[in-house]
Amino acid sequence: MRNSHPGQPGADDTVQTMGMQYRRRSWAEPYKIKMVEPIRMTTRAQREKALAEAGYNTFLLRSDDVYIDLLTDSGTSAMSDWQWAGMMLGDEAYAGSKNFYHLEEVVRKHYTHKHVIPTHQGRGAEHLLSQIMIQAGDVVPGNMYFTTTRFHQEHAGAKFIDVIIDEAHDPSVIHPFKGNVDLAKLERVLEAHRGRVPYVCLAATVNMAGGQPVSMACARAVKELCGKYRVPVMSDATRAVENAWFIKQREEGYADTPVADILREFMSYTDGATMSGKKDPLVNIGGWLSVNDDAIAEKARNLVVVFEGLHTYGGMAGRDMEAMARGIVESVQDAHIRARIGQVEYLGELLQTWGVPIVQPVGGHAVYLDARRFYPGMAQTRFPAQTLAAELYLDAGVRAMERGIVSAGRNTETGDHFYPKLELVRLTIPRRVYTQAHIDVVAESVQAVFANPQRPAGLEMVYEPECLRFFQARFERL
Ligand code: PM9
Repeated sequence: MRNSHPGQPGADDTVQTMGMQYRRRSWAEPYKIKMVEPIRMTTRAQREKALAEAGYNTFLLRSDDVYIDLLTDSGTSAMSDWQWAGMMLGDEAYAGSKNFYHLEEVVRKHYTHKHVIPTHQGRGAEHLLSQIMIQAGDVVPGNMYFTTTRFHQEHAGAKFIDVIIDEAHDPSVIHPFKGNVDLAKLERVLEAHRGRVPYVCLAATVNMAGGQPVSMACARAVKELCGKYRVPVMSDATRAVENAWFIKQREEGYADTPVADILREFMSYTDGATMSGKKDPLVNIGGWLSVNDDAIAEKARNLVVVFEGLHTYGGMAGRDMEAMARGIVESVQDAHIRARIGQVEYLGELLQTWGVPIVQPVGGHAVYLDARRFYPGMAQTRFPAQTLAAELYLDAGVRAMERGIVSAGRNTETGDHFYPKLELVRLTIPRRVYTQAHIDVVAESVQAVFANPQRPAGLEMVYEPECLRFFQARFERL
């Protein structure tokens, strides 16, 4: 099976397979491979041992013991030769590095905000924003929580309130913009907590919902509604380029608009952004906080020197800032983003064809397996998604990430687990790293685990860290 996009221009090619005839139109990655990194296939016995040592938590595996690593798309991209060339032009001056000014110029151009404060990664920016804008007792509405984002909001004294559309909480509901904000829910929060909403958090795409996009119409409407209440809109722009691609594909009036222009329009409906450069911008480390407001920028520049580094490097080396500036330029090219999302789509289509339960529609950076439907009847307190991630690793050495009850953590008020409706395992595709053959191997392994009649009993959590427990929690098999 090959990637096939029937509507795309190109040479006509009729293919005969198993008595069926169809027209094939494939796309290919807009790059070729110049350097390779060997990976190691392990035996089942080796994986059993490695997983037990890792406490059945894929975050605690050594990457040497992993064959195909789909833990995350964060910091795992392959950089281009142009980015590597930029690394050699790193200006490592403590203050005023020329690479910072290049980064600032590129961020302003593509993400529109006036002030750019560099940080070591996304959570550094979330920390600064939360500390500056949140007062104890505030509430922050957003289109579904993200682990580190909510942590920093709560750490600063706020409560997060989910205002995403209901469809986002059901893996089988098809909706083109499942990341959209429910405007009625948002207005209720703005009304009920007048004066206690420091900002609205608009994530694009929405990671915990399955990498689902937000429409341009929704972003525009959120901005308008927040304007009425004089509440700023802060975007989590971590995967906003991927979001822009979905707008191009699915929203009327954007089919012929370049992704870079769509991104700019989307960001123009926001007053600032926190950014993990480790995703869309194609680098292994880095991030930023960008804002339009002069007073917030001044506070951020004061605070960044305490937690990250000087306001012209924010924890990054000059060469890292140069790689990120160049990565942003590459990331907004239509050919890049088509191939990036096309690979994710390819995996999703294979699994769907084989009847494997996944979140629909397929999101931007990952395919999400619906663990509840892999293990119907398994109580959520037995950690179905954590269990499934462990089983996947055992089958063929594919590393995935739990995105269910373990990631959701505990309610700080009641001390009980949050019980998210979505109990998912994420197969996250790093950018420009794996080939279609790797994706085929992954799909076959997932299908084998799904078809396996021997169902595991689940896991018991035997060590629970206080903060962001999913990273370091340990489990034992039941
Ligand atoms: N996301 C991911 O694998 C990194 C590890 S899980 C915490 O999806 C969003 C939407 C993210 C994100 C990280 C961050 C934090 C903010 N927002 O990892 O600190 O997906 O650069 O970014 C991960 P940093």
